[in-house]
Amino acid sequence: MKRILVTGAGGQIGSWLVPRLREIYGEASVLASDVRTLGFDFVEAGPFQVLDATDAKAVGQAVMRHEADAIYHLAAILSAIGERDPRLAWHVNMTSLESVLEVAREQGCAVFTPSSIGVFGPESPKDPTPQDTVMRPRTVYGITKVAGELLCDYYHRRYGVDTRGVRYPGLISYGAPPGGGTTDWAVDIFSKAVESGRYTCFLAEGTRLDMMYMPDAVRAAIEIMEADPGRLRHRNAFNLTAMQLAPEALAAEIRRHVPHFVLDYDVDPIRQSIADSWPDRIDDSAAREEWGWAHEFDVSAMTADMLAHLR
Ligand code: NAD
Ligand code: AKB
Repeated sequence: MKRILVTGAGGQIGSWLVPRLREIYGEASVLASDVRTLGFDFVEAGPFQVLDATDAKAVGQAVMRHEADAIYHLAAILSAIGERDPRLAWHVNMTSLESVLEVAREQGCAVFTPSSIGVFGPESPKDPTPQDTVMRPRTVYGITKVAGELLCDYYHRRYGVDTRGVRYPGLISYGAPPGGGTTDWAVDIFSKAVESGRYTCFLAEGTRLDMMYMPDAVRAAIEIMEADPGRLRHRNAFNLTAMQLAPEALAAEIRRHVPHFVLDYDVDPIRQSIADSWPDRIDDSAAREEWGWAHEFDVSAMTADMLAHLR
């Protein structure tokens, strides 16, 4: 895999993934794209084009011109924004994925599509949540992710497209802000700890969710695409986790660095009900067995690194 198109490249994941892909495969080999124009730094760092991933013709032309053999498809609407505008979430998430898969089928590209812990719902076992289990999500975001996983597997089985994916937990990073999800609190808490020493959380005390630090998430995206296909029993998509965090537990870790840090709560019922429907702890042993996945950052290493960078 040497020439790559990234859709949704300006978001929380893309702003970390694109520079890493360029380090590995070469600056000119990675075409970053997004539906919106991005900042000067991003656009100057390597090939970039404005591209609406729901426009299959435009995606096809971008792949052809760039001679891409792999697509990292990151364009999507996340869970909280999806509940505000379900039709937009369905349109962007499903139409863009269908465009990317069709172009991949026609032009012989491999495809990475991130799924999410949002594929699970209240009927799924919560702790641990197995790789293969009941998936009846209650959010439109989760519904698009389940449908997306099935469509990716269909394109693999029916047309031989090399589709692979992971079910990311909530991702924590500095730099580009999170895009409107239920796990955004675990990013915002760090910037507020540094700015004002205080954070008001929109999820209630005790709401435990799977999380991961972005350097691990980026490495996972690259490692699964480089994995030996002969070892993969699953493809779309692998459970993935690094740590399980409730707001008070992360606040306690932050207090080791910012002793006066204050956490209070103003619960948002919509995001709380989404979080309550998601797992407490997913089982990622399939990823560990089939492609050697191992996270590096635990909560204390991540917290120290986040705060050092934000300061
Ligand atoms: P984000 O919201 O930060 O970024 C998404 C990007 O897609 C934005 O830059 C946006 O401008 C772009 N976009 C929106 N509509 C588009 C369109 N029609 N065409 C092209 N670009 C478009 O999201 P993210 O956090 O970077 O997530 C990327 C993927 O990873 C998504 O599929 C998301 O569901 C998945 N994921 C993210 C997390 C997380 O915690 N960040 C967790 C699980 C799964
Ligand atoms: C969200 O909260 O929507 C995302 C996710 C876990 O999919 N961060």
